[in-house]
Amino acid sequence: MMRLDTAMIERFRQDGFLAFDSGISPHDIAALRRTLARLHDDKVGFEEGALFDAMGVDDGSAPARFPQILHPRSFAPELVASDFYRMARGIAEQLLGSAVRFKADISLMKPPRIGEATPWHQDEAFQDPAFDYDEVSFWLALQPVDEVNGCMAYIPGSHRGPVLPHGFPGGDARIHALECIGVFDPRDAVTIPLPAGGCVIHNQRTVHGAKPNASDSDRMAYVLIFDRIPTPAKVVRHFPWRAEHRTARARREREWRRNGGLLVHLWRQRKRVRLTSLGTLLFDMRRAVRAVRRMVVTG
Ligand SMILES: O=C(O)CCC(=O)C(=O)O
Repeated sequence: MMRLDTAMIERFRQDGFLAFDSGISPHDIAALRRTLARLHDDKVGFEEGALFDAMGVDDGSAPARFPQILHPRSFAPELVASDFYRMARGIAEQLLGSAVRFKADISLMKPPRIGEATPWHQDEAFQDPAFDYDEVSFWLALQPVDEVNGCMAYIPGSHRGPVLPHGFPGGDARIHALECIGVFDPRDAVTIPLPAGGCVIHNQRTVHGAKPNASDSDRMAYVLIFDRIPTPAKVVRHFPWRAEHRTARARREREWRRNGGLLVHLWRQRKRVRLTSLGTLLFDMRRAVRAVRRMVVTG
């Protein structure tokens, strides 16, 4: 199974991203693609806010321009019984240590011709600024990707700076995606074409984006995210865009949880509860309480 050597680890620490061949067989890549394509075709998880259009207002009135499924493993558990999961977990342990935990999986689909560009952003901009994070995302290409169908692009070293100010594409707070409006130079970007089965990893703070899908086929990718338990932020930070965000996805999720989905959600999350230390247990319990409170308060 693929491991990183010392030079690769050093490059990842320097640049905030790293591409490599996952070594996963074409047969397994095709199986992952088929499973995820079926979930998208069947529109699973729409009502609970798992399926959404990251680049539209997501009210079903227009074809989705960047459909995504959060936690597709909830609908197809075989996704995490895969060589991809095992490989990613091993590499995440190399990078983050043995306390690493599996945080999330996401299915990314850019439809042919209408698949939108992914705005430049830092993943951490979506997260609660009260914590410090250490995470690594594994982006697996499920067909070849290049500049025509929207391969990933990164600003090297951007993960060593702060979280930059973010806004909404077109200034529309109903859109799920965030767009970095801070100072960085897109001319520094490194684009990452990959064959099917190629993988690129990035840190939660690396500025990244992708071009639209101008090809005639779906551009699909499967993402696994691993992290260490977030710790209270060392400096006070404000991400004002988070309070302004008003997505249909979040509304559907709240309504679903209020109507009984919360129990399903907590049941699915049970495997994430770790008894490794009092600290991790308290963190997990606080998360569960926050999920209940969000549902009650923001209704
Ligand atoms: O696939 C894309 O176009 C964007 C993916 C992304 O932003 C991510 O994996 O963090």
